[in-house]
Amino acid sequence: KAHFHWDDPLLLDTQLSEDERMVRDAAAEYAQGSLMPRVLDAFRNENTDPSIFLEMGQLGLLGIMIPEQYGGSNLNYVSYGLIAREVERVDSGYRSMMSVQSSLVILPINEFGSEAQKQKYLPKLASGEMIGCFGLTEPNYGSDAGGMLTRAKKVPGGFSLSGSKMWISNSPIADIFIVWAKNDAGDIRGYILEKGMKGLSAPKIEGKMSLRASITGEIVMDEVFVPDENELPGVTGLKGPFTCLNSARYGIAWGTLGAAEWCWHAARKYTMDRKQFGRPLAANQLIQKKLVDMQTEITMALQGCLRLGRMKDEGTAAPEITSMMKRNSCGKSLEVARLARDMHGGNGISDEYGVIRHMLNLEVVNTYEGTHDIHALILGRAQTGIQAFS
Ligand code: TGC
Ligand code: FAD
Repeated sequence: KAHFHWDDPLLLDTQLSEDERMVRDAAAEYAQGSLMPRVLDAFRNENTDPSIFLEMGQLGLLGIMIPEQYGGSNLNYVSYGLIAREVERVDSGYRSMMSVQSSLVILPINEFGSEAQKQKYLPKLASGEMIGCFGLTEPNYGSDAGGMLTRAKKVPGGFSLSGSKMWISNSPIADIFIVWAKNDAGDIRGYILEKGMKGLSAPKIEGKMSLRASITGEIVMDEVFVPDENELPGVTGLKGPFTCLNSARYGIAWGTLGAAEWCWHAARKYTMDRKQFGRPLAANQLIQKKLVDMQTEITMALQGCLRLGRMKDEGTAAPEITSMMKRNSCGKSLEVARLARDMHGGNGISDEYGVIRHMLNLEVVNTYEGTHDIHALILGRAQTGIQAFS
C-alpha cells in the first residue's frame, strides 16, 4: 500500500521541477529565518521594516518574472506562487509588500512601460532599493474601480494629476507611485509619480486591526505635475490595472494557503499537546473532523493553484480561473484560520500563538484585490452571460 503523507496528500512536492523546489526552499529559508523572528513585534507595534524590500531584492524575490537585463530572475509563475506561499506562511502583510512591488509596480512598467521607464525603474525596484505602490482604489470607488474620479489633465509638457487614492499598500514609504487616472478623453491611463513631486502626499492610515506588518496609506494629489515621459505608453483602459491584478490575485491564491497551512499545523500540534478531560484534545472526534476539513480544503486548493500556475506558464489561463482560485483560497483560508483560532481556546486570541494574527490578516486578503463576492459576480457573469454588478 502506498504511504499516505498527511501533510502533502497529493504529493505536490513531486509535481515541481528541481528548479522550482530550489526557489521554494530558498524562500522558505528566508521567510522562516528572517521574517518569522520579526513578525510578532511588527504586528503588535505596527512596525513595517523597509529593509525587507532590500533583503527580498537580494534574494531575487521581487523581479521574479522580468528579464535579467532589468535585474529580474526570469522565473515562471509556479515559482512566483511558491514564493508567495512561503512568505505568507509567516504573514500576509509581508506577502502583500512583495506582491505590490512585483505584480503591481514592476509588472506594469515591464508590460506597458517605455524602454526608458524600464531602464530607469526596473533594476532599482527589483533590487528593493526603490519601493513602489499601486493606486487604483479611491474613497468612493473600490469594487467599482472604473468609476474613479482621479483626473490627469493635459498641460504643456505633461499632465496635472488631481484626486485621491485610498487603502494603498506601501504608499507612505513609497519612492514611486503607479497611479491610474482618467485623461481628458475619459480614458484610464497609468502614470508613474515620484516621491517629492509638488502636490503629492501619502499619509498613513491609522487604526488598522489587520495586516499591521504592512503599512497602508492614501495617495493625495493636488495638481501634481507629471511629465509626458511618465505616462505608461502601452495600455489604455481598465485592462491596464486588471492585467496587474491578474498576477497579484494569482499570488494571493497561493499565499493565503501558506497562512492556512501554518494555522492547520499549529492547530494539529496544539490539540495533540493539550489535554482536557484526561486526554489530548486531538482524541476527540470533533477536533479530528476540523483537522481533516482543513487538510482537505488546503490540499485541493493547492492542487488548483498549481494547475493555474501551469496554465499561466503555458499561456492558457483565462482571468476567470484566477478569480476562482483567489476567491476559493481566501474564503477557505479564512475559515481554516477561524477554526484554528477556536481550537486554541483562550490562547487563540493571544498574538503569541499566531493564529489570530493570520485570521485578522485574512479578513483583508478576502476583501482586497476584488472581494469574495465580486469574484463570485465575475464568475457568475462568465457562466450565465448576465452582468449582475449593477
Ligand atoms: P469590465 O467591463 O468587466 O472590464 C472593463 C475592461 O477591462 C478588461 N478586463 C480585464 N483585462 C484583463 N484582465 C482582467 N482580469 C480583466 N477584467 C476586465 C475588460 O476586457 C474590459 O476591457 P475593454 O477593452 O473591453 O474595455 O469592467 P467593470 O467595470 O464591469 O468591472 C467590474 C469588476 C467588478 C469586475 C471590476 O471592477 C473589479 O474587478 N473590481 C474589483 C476591484 C479590485 O480588484 N481592486 C483591487 C485594487 S488593488 C488592491 O487591492 C491591491 S492590494 C495588494 C496587496 O497589498 O497585496
Ligand atoms: P466596496 O466596493 O464598497 O464593497 C463593500 C461590500 O459591498 C463588499 O462586501 C463587496 O463585496 C460588496 N459589493 C460591492 N459591490 C457589490 C455588488 N455589485 N454586488 C454585491 N455586493 C457588492 N487598493 C489599491 O488600489 N491598491 C492597494 O495597494 C490596496 N491595498 C489595500 C490594503 C488594505 C489593507 C486594504 C483594506 C485595501 C487595499 N486596497 C488597495 C483596496 C481594496 O482593493 C478595496 O478595499 C477592495 O477592492 C474593496 O473596495 P471597497 O473597500 O471600496 O469596498
